[in-house]
Amino acid sequence: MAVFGKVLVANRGEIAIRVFRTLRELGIGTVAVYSEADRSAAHVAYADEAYLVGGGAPSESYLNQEAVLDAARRAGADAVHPGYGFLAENAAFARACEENGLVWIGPPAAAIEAMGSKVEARERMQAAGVPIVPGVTEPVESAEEVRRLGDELGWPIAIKASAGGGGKGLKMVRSADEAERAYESARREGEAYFSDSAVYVERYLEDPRHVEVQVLADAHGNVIHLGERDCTIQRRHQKLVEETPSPAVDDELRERIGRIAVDAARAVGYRSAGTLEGLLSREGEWFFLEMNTRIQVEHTVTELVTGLDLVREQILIAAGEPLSVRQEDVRFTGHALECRINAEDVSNGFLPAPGTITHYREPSGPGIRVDSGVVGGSEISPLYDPMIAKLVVHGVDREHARRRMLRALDEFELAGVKTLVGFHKALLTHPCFVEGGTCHGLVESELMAARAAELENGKVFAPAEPAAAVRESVRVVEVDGRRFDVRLLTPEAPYAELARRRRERSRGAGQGGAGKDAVVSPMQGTVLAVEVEEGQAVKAGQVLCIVEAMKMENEVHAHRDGTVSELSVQPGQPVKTGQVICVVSG
Ligand code: MV4
Repeated sequence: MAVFGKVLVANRGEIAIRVFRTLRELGIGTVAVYSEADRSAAHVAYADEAYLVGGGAPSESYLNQEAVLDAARRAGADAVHPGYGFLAENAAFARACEENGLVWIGPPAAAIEAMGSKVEARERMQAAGVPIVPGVTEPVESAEEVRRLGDELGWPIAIKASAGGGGKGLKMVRSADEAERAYESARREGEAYFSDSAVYVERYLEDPRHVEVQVLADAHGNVIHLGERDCTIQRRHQKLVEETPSPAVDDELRERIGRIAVDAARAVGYRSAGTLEGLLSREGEWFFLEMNTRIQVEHTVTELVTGLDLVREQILIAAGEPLSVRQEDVRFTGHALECRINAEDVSNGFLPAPGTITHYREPSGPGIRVDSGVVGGSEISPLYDPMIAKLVVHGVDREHARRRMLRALDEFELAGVKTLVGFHKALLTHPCFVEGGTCHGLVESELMAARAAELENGKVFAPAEPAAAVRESVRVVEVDGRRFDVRLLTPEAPYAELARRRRERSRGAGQGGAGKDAVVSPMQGTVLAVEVEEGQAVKAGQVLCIVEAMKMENEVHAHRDGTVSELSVQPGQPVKTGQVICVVSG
């Protein structure tokens, strides 16, 4: 007998299908919900039955609690799985499900609430003996206080939005004279994101790794951990690559942070699958950041090395069953890597690149798993997250997994939209990644964008193909009085060379009438603040203005020492990509 008759999945895309698959294995009926924009989506086709819940905008459909509950009622569902995002960490919705007689396949609403407040989470974790980054949990009231805390904790410090999470509103402050601007900027960002300008301060960790621990807790008091995931490769706090084990975690550290995570889960009365996100310092100290009270995108890598199905555990836990494994029975085998294949334009600041997938063929073969929510002809809608697929591989060790991932990326056939495939090829062949470094700054670098563009249609394992890192030329040579044509294959020094070419290209591109001294907006957005005046002398790298785009603050810097002339923007003004902000000339 199945533990539930039918389960509704309040989500879309790859995670909806991921959950349906496990439900089917458990003999449970699958119920999809969909928006008007998703009538022909893959998750709708997969499910046994599907219900329209509203318009394309998430607020009208996937976030529409009444409509989702109504669909569950009509379907006669016994339980709701929220996936990740949308309503997954909405305590009110978890409660509403239970009040409507639906089992919530997730943690208790009280645990969602406690962990949803970053300040409360830090305080409760501290009380439970979980290490947090040295600093304050109370909101900081002035730039003066920031300076005082900096002197106390040691510079640099981090200013973070109290209501924040996932790093949004994070400002690094190197010294006292940067405190004022960073404080104001962090408050503005907190306000823009969370309608809450409260910020707090902690010591800034240099070159940290993002290391998180997966936990499982059932209703019988069993709590176990499933090791760590390393998600250090991010861009603007969006994870791009995840792996386990972390290159920086050995068995002893794993056991230590695993125990901390289990204690933390117990302290908040946790149940279901959850993740403790933390920072690992260069010195090997691990500090709690926040707890994610949902199944995460990157749960897949843990599944590959443990052989467990985390969604299955979630469902059985919700049905009141005990965990299927004890801590001492958990075995970690090999190494797993996940690359997020997003529809994004790397050369345009990783901007979402929606559109129709005109050709699509997933890689396959040994050690490869693809979790996706698309087929050929699918539309990547600007209304939703631009993730097309998660490409996940398992190998005997990290190097095996890395090469397997490159093989899989080479096999992936995807056309019609710009994707991160080329970027991942560039990243995974970069010496920094090969060595298991933190690669901070690499993702955003110009050379990575250049290499990604070259590899978008080129193959890593076919170096003679166009756009690869080998240049082919024909020479005239004479041997023993006879002429031969020889093909000369010259390896390019790819990064230095590509970066140089890219610089040259962008110099040649011209930037309006003011030429190379014009400073232009890197994106479409709104000018939040202008930090300079016309006629002012500035240094290279100095902040000229702040452009907000999709609620992110982006600093626009001077490209050279010089004087600001022709300042052509003011706060509140919308700007387009490439629009001239000012001219800095010598
Ligand atoms: C930090 C930090 C340095 N010091 N906190 C938090 C959420 C995560 N998305 C980024 N966060 C950081 N918090 C203190 N006190 C640096 C980062 C950080 C980071 C951490 C690990 C891996 C990649 C990162 C990229 C940018 C910032």
